[in-house]
Amino acid sequence: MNRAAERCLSAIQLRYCSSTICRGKNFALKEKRQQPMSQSNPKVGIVMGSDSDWPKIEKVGAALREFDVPFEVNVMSAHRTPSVVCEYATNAEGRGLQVIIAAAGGAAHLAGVVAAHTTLPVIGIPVPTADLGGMDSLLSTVQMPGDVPVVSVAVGMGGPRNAGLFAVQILGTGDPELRRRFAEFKAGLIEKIGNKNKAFQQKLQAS
Ligand code: RP5
Repeated sequence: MNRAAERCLSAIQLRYCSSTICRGKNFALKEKRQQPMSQSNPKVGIVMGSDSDWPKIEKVGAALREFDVPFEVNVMSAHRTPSVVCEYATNAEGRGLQVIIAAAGGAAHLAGVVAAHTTLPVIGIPVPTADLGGMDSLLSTVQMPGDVPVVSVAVGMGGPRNAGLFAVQILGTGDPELRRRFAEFKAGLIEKIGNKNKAFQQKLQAS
């Protein structure tokens, strides 16, 4: 296939991909709040290697919504649809995206390939896997060669939520109001953990 044909195919795939996501075929599944997953004028682009990743990473969306950061979610694969990934990453900045979050499992090259094609900051989410517990995803996301940075959050646990929060922090460097809200959120942690401690002490005394 020549380059023009490949580019054309990529565009079709990307449109198909986006419209599938926008109609919420996959994400109607577990979405608790009835809001569209892909919003207009997104600042953060979430990409993932498969729709099977979403249930494991959906907290990333919740974190962004907490701060009213518009985002979009698309399925594309570094291995199965490399030209789509290339096109998405290449055009991301021009479309107004400011941060890309890439989630993949196994031989998880998505974040790295995205980073290869954009100057936007890329946050990788290594998706837990059945075979190797996500160690495969972690190493292939985090072990980038020099010159092509990808930051990686943890496998499972708070990883996806932290990816969303980190994107908020990046956006906050140029947005004082977002920074103020993030500081408020951090201050709220004192009360949150204080309440946990209080409840725990009461339980201890009762036992
Ligand atoms: C990766 O392969 C995806 O990110 C996913 O974690 C994994 C399995 O994908 P499916 O076979 O479920 O589509 O590329």
